[in-house]
Amino acid sequence: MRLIFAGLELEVQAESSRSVGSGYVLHGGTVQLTQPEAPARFFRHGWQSWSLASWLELDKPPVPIQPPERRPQADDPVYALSPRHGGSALGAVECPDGKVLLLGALAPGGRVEAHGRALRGFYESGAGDWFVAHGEEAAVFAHYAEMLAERLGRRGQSPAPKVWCSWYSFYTGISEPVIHQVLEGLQGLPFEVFQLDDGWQQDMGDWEANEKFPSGMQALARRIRAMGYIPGLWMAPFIVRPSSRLYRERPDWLLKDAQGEPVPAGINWGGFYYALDTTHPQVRAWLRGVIQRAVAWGYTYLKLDFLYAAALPGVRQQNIPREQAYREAMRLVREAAGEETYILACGAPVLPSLGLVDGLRIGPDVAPLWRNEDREDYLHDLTGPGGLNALRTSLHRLWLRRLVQTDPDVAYFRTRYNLLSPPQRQALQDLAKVAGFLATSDPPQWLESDERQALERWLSEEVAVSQRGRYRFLLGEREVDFGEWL
Ligand code: 9PG
Repeated sequence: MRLIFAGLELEVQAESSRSVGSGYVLHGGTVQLTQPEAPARFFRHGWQSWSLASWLELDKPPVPIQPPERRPQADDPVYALSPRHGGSALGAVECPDGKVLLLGALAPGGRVEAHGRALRGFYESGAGDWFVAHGEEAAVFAHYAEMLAERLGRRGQSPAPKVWCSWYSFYTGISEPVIHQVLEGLQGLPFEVFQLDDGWQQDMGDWEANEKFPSGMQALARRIRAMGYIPGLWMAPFIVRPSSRLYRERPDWLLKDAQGEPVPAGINWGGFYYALDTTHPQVRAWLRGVIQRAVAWGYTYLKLDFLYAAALPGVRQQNIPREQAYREAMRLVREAAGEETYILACGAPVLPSLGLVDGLRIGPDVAPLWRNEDREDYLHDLTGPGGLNALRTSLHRLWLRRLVQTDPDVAYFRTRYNLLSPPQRQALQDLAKVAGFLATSDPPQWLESDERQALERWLSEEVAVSQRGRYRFLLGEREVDFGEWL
């Protein structure tokens, strides 16, 4: 069949098509749109929070990330060696008339690839609906977001909370005295959430306080609340380290491959970590308990991390498509956490998280340095921690603002322990304003007085944001062009 848009005629393969406003909904397990001319650029949408999202040149083929062991934590490992450009859920190309053609899945499990003059979409199992639109870039992405909201729901429409997060200063070196000192120093700064990150727990899988938190997690939550903040807690509930008690005691709970071996979910904390089979009834009961316990301690802001592990390929107790397994796990987490608890999803498959989480990390980690040269140049990996990697992917995920609160990761105000130049720090501060999510990890004790003042102004000043171009924004009176960094 053919679809006619103003200025573009497409050859279409699909089971059916119907028109919706200025676009179409197609149905099929595989659908394909063929244009008269081969496009030059492809919009690649990485699988999970940290995965690369960017416009790419189609004449430069993709290069696999090194080493192979790192692939599951960078993007969907099933397609790590694909010879052609592709992305999770959606893809788009620039047309000769300057407009954009977008093909996007309307259910979890979809992928879109560039094949010469064609965009091909397929569901990993079964069939489903697809959205097609051609027009101004901002308009087609907005239309797609509306279609997703109808199918998957949306959350987080009120302003995002202002968050202090312990990661990008202390990393795992947090302890009761360190946290108490930061809490004291923060007084007077308008933060809403005080979030403990990685470093409080016994192990990945053993979600109890470690020896650095002898008073326990409940006492700490009380103290945080008494200081005027919503207590926030980091957890990675779908992964397990071999050193954990859970791994030793419940080997049968792990996600396995076809040979019965545990599926590695990546390398971090000095070794491999593994995924839980979240369709296992006992795992589900355990997960419910872990989430309920954190909320009962008093943490009503949960940063849930490494979530992609529940959507990795593997053999599950319940034989359902992997992104559906993930969505069911997140539905259970939402139920256990309650409607009032804020859930920030991190390392999370994007499409199957929508409607269930309040906030979503939309890029890889920032770091107090701009370019992660080793990871980028030698390992072909654009997901390593660094300002530029975070900026690049987050900028290409801003269309998700209509569906979820978009977290581009923290901004820096400190000069201590920081290699970012003033313009680089400014770029991350501006990105946060554009994304609508303000967070930092700067300990007040590390800030010079002018830096603390800048942080306070940034937190309290309301700035009107409007988009002027793909990478150009107006922030109040100031024009910001992020394109200069890319
Ligand atoms: C805590 C951190 C912070 C951070 C998260 C996440 O690919 N990796 O090995 C990888 C490791 C850590 C990481 C991202 C990727 O950071 O994004 O904000 O919470 O975990 O460990």
